[in-house]
Amino acid sequence: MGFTSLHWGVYRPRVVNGRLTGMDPAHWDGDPSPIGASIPGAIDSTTRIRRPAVRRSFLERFDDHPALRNLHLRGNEAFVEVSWDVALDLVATELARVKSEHGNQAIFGGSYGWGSAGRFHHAQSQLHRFLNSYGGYAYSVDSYSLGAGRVLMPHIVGNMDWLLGAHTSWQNLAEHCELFVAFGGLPVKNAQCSPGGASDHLVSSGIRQMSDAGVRFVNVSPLRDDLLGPEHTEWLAVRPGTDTALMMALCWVLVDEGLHNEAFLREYTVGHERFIEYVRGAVDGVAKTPEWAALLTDIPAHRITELAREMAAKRTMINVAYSLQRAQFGEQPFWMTVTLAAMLGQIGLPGGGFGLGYGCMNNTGSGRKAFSGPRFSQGVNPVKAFIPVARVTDMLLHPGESFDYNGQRHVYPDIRLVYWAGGNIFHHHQDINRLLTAWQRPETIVVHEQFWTAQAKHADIVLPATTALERDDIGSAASDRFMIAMHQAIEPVGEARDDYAIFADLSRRLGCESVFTEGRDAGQWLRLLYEESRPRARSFAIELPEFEQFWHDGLIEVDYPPEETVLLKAFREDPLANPLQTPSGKIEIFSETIAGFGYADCPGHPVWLDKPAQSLPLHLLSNQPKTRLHSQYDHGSYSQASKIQGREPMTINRQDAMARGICDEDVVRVYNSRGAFLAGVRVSDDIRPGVVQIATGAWFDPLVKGQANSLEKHGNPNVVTEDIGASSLSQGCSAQTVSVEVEKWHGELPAITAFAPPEMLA
Ligand SMILES: Nc1nc2c(c(=O)[nH]1)N[C@H]1C(S)=C(S)[C@@H](COP(=O)(O)OP(=O)(O)OC[C@H]3O[C@@H](n4cnc5c(=O)[nH]c(N)nc54)[C@H](O)[C@@H]3O)O[C@H]1N2
Ligand SMILES: Nc1nc2c(c(=O)[nH]1)N[C@H]1C(S)=C(S)[C@@H](COP(=O)(O)OP(=O)(O)OC[C@H]3O[C@@H](n4cnc5c(=O)[nH]c(N)nc54)[C@H](O)[C@@H]3O)O[C@H]1N2
Ligand SMILES: [Mo]
Repeated sequence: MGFTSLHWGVYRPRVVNGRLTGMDPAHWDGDPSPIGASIPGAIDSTTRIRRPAVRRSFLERFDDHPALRNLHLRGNEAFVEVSWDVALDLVATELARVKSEHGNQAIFGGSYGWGSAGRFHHAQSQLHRFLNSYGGYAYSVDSYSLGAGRVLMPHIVGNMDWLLGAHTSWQNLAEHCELFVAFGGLPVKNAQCSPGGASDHLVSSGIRQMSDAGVRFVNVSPLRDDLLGPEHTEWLAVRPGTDTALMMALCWVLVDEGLHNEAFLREYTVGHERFIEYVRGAVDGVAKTPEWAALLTDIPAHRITELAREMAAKRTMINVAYSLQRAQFGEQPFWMTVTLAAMLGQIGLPGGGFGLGYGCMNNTGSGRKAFSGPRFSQGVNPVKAFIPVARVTDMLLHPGESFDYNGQRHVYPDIRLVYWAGGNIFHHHQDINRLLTAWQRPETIVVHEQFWTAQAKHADIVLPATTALERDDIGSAASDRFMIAMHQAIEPVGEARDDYAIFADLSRRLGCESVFTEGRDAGQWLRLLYEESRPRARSFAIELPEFEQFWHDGLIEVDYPPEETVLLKAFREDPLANPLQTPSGKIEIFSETIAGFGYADCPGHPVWLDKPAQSLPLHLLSNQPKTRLHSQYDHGSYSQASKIQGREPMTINRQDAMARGICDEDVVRVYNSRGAFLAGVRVSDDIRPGVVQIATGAWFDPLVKGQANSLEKHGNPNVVTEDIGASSLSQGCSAQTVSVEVEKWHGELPAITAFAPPEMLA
């Protein structure tokens, strides 16, 4: 039996009599993720989708006008199991109808989501290629992860993917860094994962090496646990959403005490004069002093002053977690991180400068080559209509209306058919109650899923997909150590089929088979994609063996030992020969381009923007779960073991709990004007007062199915988050900016039904 690769690591599946009984972590992995243990038991549980299924009214009224198919019953109606032929005929008929009546731009195929790790059976890529072969689709850009960051960074430093692949390595940090200031911490819980695979977990050991070398860490975060392990760690329990003010005050001290690096600013950046004027208060009459920031951040002014001096005196790495930009005005903390590092003048030096998300993903800082292995071409999309990914509800509610994005105005397409494979919108999107209303608009919703998630339950046609363990694939990710031959471990559960096989059958029905499949089956594709990656590997000085050899050996070590890398080293050494891909070729502390857009919510240099007044007393942080990847395997044993009375745990500060008569292990109702959910309580001193924290990923479980504003009984925070863009620049996800109130739940505890399949008619 060979290996399999998941977004959170490589495992050897253990199979007895055709059943998966265990997942043994790869022997070389010094810090494997326990999430793998969730798969046996969950993979063939009752939550698995076993046959194609169609929503009852959709099937019964298929020949009526689409508006008569009881669209409002999505999420609250029985399904009818049908054969694959019937299901595929329905999907093909609907695609053809919508295409001929409304054109391809009426098909939304954005299909955001992580899916599974293999390079070929990547559901979203399969869907995109299939829809492109059929004339295209309205698409989405950017990500929920880095919505604001992806749009901002090219204006001020460079492309986000390039930056992530070029981070200063852990090894270099251990040797040269003296002070590591981490906004949002360095949460090793997150470093379990990396998109496409995390074959060798290295963040814990990276932190340990630095700690052993005597590096001092500062954890700027509302949660102490965001940085655990190192001996010398200071916790600055910042008020969420105020890091920008803190960084500005650090700059104020640097300028006030003449500690900023004027020579660096002159040679490598543009616009620092205007920014310094702003920080001094020349623009708005407000000097961004430590006293000013202390009121906003709740960090004592003297501590801010001392920290600025220490940062200037030591080799300092400033790290910012993605979470800080997943907020209103989320561009600002990223822009300020770069600006503060530029003021210190250590960018491009060993152990210093800035990091964007050390600890957010395993592979950042690995020092390994950015070679990402085989690639499956998605073809060309002739449709021009798109949305920034987190504007999906707006798109469904407001077809034909315009929106701002990165300096331009665009128009929302009029969507009739939504096709999703490999994502869970009832996990990832904000203000689910608003989404539920929007979700009644499309005439047809098709979903490929493995499990009866809310995404599947709210669809019209549900097609059961295989898991990675039920098919052959190739596992490979940028900056990762191994390429993995993912050997099929078990037979598909029920009648599940590969996304590729499903699309191949649809393309045959729709007359685009030769474009989609090019006459190949999955095995032939794997061989081809592998062979095509060999010349690309060579350009990274990686020699890949013949496919047969690779498949037989089960893995290739593509890059070991990693190199010591320093972010922006070449730029520092020779900024004329190695200019940045910004308009000035330098780091843009002031961006003429962004200033030219005229956005009040994202002007030409970093600014402190006060977020709208908090209407409720507690700031809710919904961060990434330790016990799963997003919503994946919430029904698995590892995630289930973490629940309190069946609900997702929520951490609350002792004072806040006492003031509300709440005890450990209680169930509480968490609410605001948008919605309410139940959660299990963990009382703690390791979260700052005024903040509550719940991980994302508890499967959406409304008390009254299909009804907007019903109580959510399982702990899905997205029923209370706000669905507005980070700014007019990026329109990124802003889930972290939300306030709530919490009260003890006295009522009877409703049973969890999230993992039960919907009512099924034969
Ligand atoms: N409040 C709040 N919301 C957030 C965030 C937050 O911090 N706070 N974080 C955001 C972020 S950063 C992200 S990336 C998103 C993540 O959001 P998603 O990526 O949508 O979440 P997943 O749970 O990974 O959903 C993947 C789905 O694909 C299915 N799947 C897996 N493999 C396959 C396959 O091979 N074929 C098919 N057809 N299906 C498959 C899984 O069963 C699962 O349901 O959430 C975002 N939402
Ligand atoms: N186990 C696991 N790992 C994952 C994922 C997963 O689902 N499970 N998801 C992956 C994905 S898709 C992504 S995008 C990354 C996300 O990486 P991040 O977005 O960085 O992850 P989060 O856990 O949301 O946030 C990290 C910490 O930031 C802190 N924080 C939140 N708001 C603020 C603030 O305003 N100021 C400060 N100083 N701190 C704040 C929170 O306490 C939180 O624990 O994680 C990846 N890693
Ligand atoms: Mo993400």
